[in-house]
Amino acid sequence: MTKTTIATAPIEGQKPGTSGLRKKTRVFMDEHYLENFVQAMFDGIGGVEGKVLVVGGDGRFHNDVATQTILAMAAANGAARAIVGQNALLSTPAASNLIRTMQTDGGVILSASHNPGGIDEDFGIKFNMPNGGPAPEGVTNAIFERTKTLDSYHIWQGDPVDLSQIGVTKLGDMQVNIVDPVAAYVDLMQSLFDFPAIRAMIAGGVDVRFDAMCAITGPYGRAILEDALGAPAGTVTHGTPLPDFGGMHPDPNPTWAHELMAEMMGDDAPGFGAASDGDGDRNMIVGPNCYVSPSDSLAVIAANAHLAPGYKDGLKGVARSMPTSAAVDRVAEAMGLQCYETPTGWKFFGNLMDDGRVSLCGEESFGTGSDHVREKDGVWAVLMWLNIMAATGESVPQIMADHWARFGRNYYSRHDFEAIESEKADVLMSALRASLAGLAGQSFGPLTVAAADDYAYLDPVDGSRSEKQGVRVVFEGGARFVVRLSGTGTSGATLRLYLEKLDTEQLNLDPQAALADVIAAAEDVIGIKAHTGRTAPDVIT
Ligand code: G16
Repeated sequence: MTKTTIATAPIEGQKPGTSGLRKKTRVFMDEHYLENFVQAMFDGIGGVEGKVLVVGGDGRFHNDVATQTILAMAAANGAARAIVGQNALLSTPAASNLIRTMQTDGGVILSASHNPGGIDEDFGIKFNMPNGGPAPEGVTNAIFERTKTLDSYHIWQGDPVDLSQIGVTKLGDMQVNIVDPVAAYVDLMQSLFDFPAIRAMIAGGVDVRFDAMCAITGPYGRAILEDALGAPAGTVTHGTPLPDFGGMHPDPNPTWAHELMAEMMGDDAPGFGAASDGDGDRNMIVGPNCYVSPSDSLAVIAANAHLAPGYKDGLKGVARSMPTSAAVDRVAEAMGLQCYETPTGWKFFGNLMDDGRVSLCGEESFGTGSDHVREKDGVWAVLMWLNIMAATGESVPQIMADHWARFGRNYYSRHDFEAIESEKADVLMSALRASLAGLAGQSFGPLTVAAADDYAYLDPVDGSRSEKQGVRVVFEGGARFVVRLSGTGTSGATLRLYLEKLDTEQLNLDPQAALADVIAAAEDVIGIKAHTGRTAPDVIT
């Protein structure tokens, strides 16, 4: 075993996006590609000498090999200790929990989240801070800058560490703790939710279905739903994590979780359905014949979180990403809670949570979570819903009907146009930005523009500013649309169009019908067809 320094040269394009660096797996397998980024990451956080790091990932193809590389580099860079999930597995929220509770200096999480896995699919890596949350922009920018000047990296060369056995071992001078990836997370969930009440509800006949999409949450779902809460075997479907997710696209939305959707919309639908994504931080909630949009889920949780033991004293405040609907704002107003709006990206919630301003956060992109960790948390959201159902005795459709009757309904939809040529997408965004100044007062069908801008965020805790976080066009009466380019894709550009309209009277319309005039106005303003040739979105959520 020897510590080696390898000469390298900067590799272009290693710029972290919305959530770390995501590229095609084969790109990460290129010579020096992963090593360069890991060295830049270590240098960008001020080195890892003497530090303790958590390492793990969602089990996708290359997760095992990349974990060995990271451990070998951490050892060669002088890290004191690495805490690794058995077989290199950790869901993103479980990693966040370990980073926090084991008082580490941060962690390296391997995942491309909801993107498909495999040698021809996607891979990703990100650094999380000692608070358990994704590195903020200041740190990711420092890492990116370092990738541009790197000329060598350090690595320990020798046999890989056997990660199959829980226990303590060594790599060079670095201690390696191999831990059960599930146990600490189950304890955390038990401390937050009323397991006996949920267990009694399930025993009383509420049938639960949880689709783990052949991704990381299978073992977590089984340990919690089937073992701790007594749900029958088979409650967790697609429960074995596979390197290619069994060919599934592990994105918990109605399009990709179509097997679950078909069952939930069928005649003998279970009482509760849910799905999670590749790395376990996203969730989708469905009742029998009742899909719950992520924005509505956030609002329902805000209104009912106090029913769960871990939140019995109420919430400190709430936050949502800018494109997420204002449904939660209405709850916050009614309950006297402060409500914050941030750019897309969970990393923006960290400061608000650390500063004690908010304890619940959520995004339209199927992410909800609280200050129990510093990531969104799919299984947490499932348990929160089950806790609310157990405490109220209501079904998902009843909960939604009551919620809308009380707060009104923010009809909401997101239209994704995927794999657009990047150049065309950039031209579209530039033209849209250039038109903003003249939009106010213009009418599009029945809608008149009240305001249009390019969203910028001033972090109230550290004073940092983030520009160009999405174009928003608000109509008189409050309906609006938002347009931005995704920061998580790996091929071409994905244009996201977010549509929203509040209705306090008609509560049971089809969202696409309720939003028809906003959809038409958005096309008139943006010209998606003219710019890209696309006439319909690829995915509607
Ligand atoms: C990541 C971020 C989320 C963000 C989502 C979508 O989620 O953590 O905060 O909302 O990407 O981002 P975009 O619209 O730029 O594609 P995940 O689950 O992919 O880590």
